[in-house]
Amino acid sequence: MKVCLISAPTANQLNQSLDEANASRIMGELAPVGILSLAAVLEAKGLQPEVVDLNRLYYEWRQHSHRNGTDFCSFAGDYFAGRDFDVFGFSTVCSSYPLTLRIAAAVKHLHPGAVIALGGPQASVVDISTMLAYPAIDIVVRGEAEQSLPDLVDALSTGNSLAAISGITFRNDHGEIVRNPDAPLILDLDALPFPAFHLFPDVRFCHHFPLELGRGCPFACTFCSTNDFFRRRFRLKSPAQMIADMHRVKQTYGINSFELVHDMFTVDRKRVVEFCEALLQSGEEFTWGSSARTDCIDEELIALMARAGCRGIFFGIESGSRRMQKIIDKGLDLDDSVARVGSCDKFNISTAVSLMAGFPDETMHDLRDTAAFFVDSLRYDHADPQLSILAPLADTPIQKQHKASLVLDDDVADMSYRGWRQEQQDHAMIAEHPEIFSSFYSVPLPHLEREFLKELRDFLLSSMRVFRRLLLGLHQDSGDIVDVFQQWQKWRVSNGLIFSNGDRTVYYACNNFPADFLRFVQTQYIPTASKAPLAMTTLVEYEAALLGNDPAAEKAHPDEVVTDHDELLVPESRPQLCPGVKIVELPADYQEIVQRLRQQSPLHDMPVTQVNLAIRRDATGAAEVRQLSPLSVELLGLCEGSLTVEEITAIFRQSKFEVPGVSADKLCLAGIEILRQQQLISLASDASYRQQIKT
Ligand code: B12
Ligand code: SF4
Repeated sequence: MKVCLISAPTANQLNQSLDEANASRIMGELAPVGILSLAAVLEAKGLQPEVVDLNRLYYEWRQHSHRNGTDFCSFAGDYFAGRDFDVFGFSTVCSSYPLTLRIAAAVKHLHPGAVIALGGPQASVVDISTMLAYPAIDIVVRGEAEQSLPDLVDALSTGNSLAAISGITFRNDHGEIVRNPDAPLILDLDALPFPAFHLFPDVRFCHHFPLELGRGCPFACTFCSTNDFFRRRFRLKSPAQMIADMHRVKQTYGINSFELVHDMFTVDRKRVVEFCEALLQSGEEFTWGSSARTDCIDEELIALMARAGCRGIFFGIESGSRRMQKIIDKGLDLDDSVARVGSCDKFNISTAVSLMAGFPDETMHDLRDTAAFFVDSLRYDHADPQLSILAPLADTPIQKQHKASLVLDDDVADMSYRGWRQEQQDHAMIAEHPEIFSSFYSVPLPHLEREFLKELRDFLLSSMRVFRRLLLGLHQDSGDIVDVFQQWQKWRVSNGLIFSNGDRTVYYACNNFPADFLRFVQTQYIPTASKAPLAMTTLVEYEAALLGNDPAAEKAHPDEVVTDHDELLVPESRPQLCPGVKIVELPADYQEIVQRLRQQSPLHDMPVTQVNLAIRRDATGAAEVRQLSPLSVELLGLCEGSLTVEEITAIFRQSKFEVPGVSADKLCLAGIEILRQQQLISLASDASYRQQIKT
């Protein structure tokens, strides 16, 4: 029996500007662990399944074919036309479900005799409605499938009845849709074979190798679908098995950094400790990330996890409002959550602080709390806050409660946007079947304006990316970032910066927003609302200097990057500022302000101190910022390209700088050498200077 397993398309970054190396890395990191586990089980039975990665196919389409008018579905159809299989098994996820169904229908059209099966989190919960609406689908395998898929393949190859195969929904001989009882859970995950990564070549390019750590979360958050999917039965692979798998990856691919897949790793503290201790005893230097709840982890455990190589934790905080925490049955103590993010920061563990807005009962007050939680977490350099708008996932309590009143926004692309471009056909399918594609809809929001919510989200995400510290400063200064956002909105409109729905996201993602917003802060917010104008002016001037009028024009050209370390510093050398370096004067101590922001100390009493910074952009445009000592400032002022070292030293002798026991000449030369090592200045020899003047 020939089986083809096909991944769900999930990669949003695969556009044509991405080079092959980066695309392969991304695709490798998105390796579909579920179907690779199934492929391994089928191989263990002696079959030779094939795995097709729709992300790779999509990337190839973007590279070669999308410009000649072929749509992706036809491109995928052409790909499958020449491939004969008895079973085509598609994995599904809500965000790309319409596309998956269209490709599945195309494959059925090309191979009418083949069985088209679906599996994965989306098809599992909308099995009957999908099969009713889309006749191309023959079977849905629900839930975990390591037991049911091989049983199904056996029955199909022997011609036995499907009635006895647990976990499947199928059409019987009369064309009726039959839903068999659920399959038993896979309780012993150690007994599963190592996933068939050898069928997924891109995995060798990934930086963080995805390995399954376990399944099942016992909690009951009302928006979550994955808890019920794994029937809330918490399971972990044993430490010995995990370490053996990690070791195998290291031996095979030379990769020792891992993304350990589990919805909620830290349910059982004792078992987390066992895993970490086993890792420490193994002597392996693996690094890894996983997920946790902030109420199922403590500082001591975080310290142990850090020692055992943990470098990243995903925290689903969801809402910054205490009231909403109760309503959505998340039940986190938010003070605790902040403390846990802080503990991770202390041990250099990066945290994804995942927040959501747009819950049906959410009020403006709740939204302010969530925005505040988002911005407050920026105090921690290792925290990466995320904000998404609730999508009602099929069969979740929230979706079931509101299924009669789901709203299909005109702005569908935004609601459903997971990076996957929605085509016209997808829109039609979504509009026709809200029960199948509920995640593209929104729940009614009686207390909030959806447009406001969407713009606030774009504003926060973009501001965090472009000027993290200024955003934090504005929040601390005003006491409420949403207030600042409302002032900005008003200013934006009165300055003619008006955009239609679709343009909003583009505006916030492009260069115009930062420049406009800095202008707003300088000309409107600071004069009329700031309680700490000096600190805010310093923050905004810092960001303006970093941004420049045209940051692209300011970066060093690759040919200009100075590599004159070997050139001797001689009296005739003429030091000059390196290309891409800019000296900025600020009215207060920027570092001190950052320190105060981290500690939530007042900003209004910052002393006026002139501070100079050197901003150096490399060839990629990345900026390195250095606070300059008065000595460096003095020397940089002299290093303007026309004076020789000898002349600079002579001028410097007249200056006020003194270090006991060090002559002014030595101090000057040492200072120049340090600036050179910091790549702030470079040396032009006298001969090359003359050449420059001539030309
Ligand atoms: C890792 C992960 C990701 C990764 C990528 C995963 C990938 N390989 O592409 C990233 C971070 C990119 C991601 C993104 C998103 N994700 Co995600 N993700 C996960 C996560 C945590 C693990 C997936 C995994 O490996 N599971 C372990 C394997 C063993 O389980 P499995 O994949 O379900 O496979 C088993 C069964 O489903 C079945 N099966 C699966 N496929 C098939 C196919 C056939 C033919 C058969 C017979 C059986 C079968 O058998 C497998 C073995 O038992 C899951 C939650 C979870 N624990 O599963 C969410 C999850 C899949 N994600 C989810 C969502 C919503 C998203 C996003 C839409 C979120 C967002 N708002 O942006 C995006 C979509 C991205 C996009 N561009 O479309 C939801 C999906 C819900 C749904 N109804 O579809 C889940 C379930 C989490 C949740 N919140 O409920 N995700
Ligand atoms: S803790 Fe996370 S995985 Fe568990 S039910 Fe809540 S959202 Fe889902």
